[in-house]
Amino acid sequence: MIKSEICEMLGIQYPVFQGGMAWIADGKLAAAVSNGGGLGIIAAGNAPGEYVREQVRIARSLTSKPIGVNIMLMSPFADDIAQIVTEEKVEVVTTGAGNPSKYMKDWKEAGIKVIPVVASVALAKLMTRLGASALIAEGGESGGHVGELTTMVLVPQICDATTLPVIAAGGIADGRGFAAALMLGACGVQMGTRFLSAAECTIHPAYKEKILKATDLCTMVTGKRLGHPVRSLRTKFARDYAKAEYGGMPDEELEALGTGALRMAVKEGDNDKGCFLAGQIAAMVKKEQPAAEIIKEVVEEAEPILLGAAKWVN
Ligand code: TUI
Repeated sequence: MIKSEICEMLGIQYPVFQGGMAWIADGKLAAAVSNGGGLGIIAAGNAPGEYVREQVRIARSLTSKPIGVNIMLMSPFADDIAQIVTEEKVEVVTTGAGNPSKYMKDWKEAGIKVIPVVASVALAKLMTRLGASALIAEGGESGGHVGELTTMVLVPQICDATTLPVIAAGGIADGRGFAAALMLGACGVQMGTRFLSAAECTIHPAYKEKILKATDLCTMVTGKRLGHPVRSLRTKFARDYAKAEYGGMPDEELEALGTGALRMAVKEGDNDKGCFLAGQIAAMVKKEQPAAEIIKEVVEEAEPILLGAAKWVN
């Protein structure tokens, strides 16, 4: 049994979070993860507040366990959603793609546990000062919006910079990654890509198929020029986008090219127009299975690795 301080703090069985993947992590997936003993997190992404409220209520109808909402801070609806999570008494808020300082006081007063994603030591220190409950250190192996540093390099530096519990994310999809994250000083993990294969994850079947068939070099990062680098599968769309990005397409046209591409992948599975967000670990996601089984498998795989670590010390 792997337990850590984050389990006690949040009232969850296993220190495993499901990443708040935009357009993907809905109330159904989050409830399945929470019912499986982890922390299910609904992604707000770029969706309006009422979508988030609806998904929270769907999750509540499916589980009595704690749930989280991830607020993508670049969303035009971030202010609205920041309010809705307090009204809906969501237990945990995670944030991504920015600095949530302006919301921290309200969330804390509402009794919400705030767990920001940090991709730098500076933000980790600021969030610690402003009263975050824990931090998610997400390395650039992850899918979606990525920071500069890798998980291997980021996690120990964040652990050194804070007294808060640290959850490691980015490139973790099995017990080996989980065990390694604990060795780096984290007390839990967040996985996104692994949960794309969950039976309760309602992405288009073509998206799931692409994940299950992925190989080691099958992701790439686009969007650096506009300041929002995003990791996705190396599809025709991603290659076309990269060509446009480095071929001098004006910013507004490039922005328009990316608009709606994530939705096209998730809802239509459209290879030519869709942006299939995925982490570098996609190649290690092998089969569809219930979310609860994923969590159990990852934890059970990590246990003997952690127990066996003593063999290295003579
Ligand atoms: O946020 C994510 N992953 C995402 S968000 C997303 S939706 C999107 N749509 C269009 C453009 C970009 C994204 C898809 N995937 N992960 C968490 C994450 N946060 N990764 C990196 C960061 C991060 C980066 C900078 C967090 C804080 C930060 O701080 C900036 C500052 O102001 O200090």
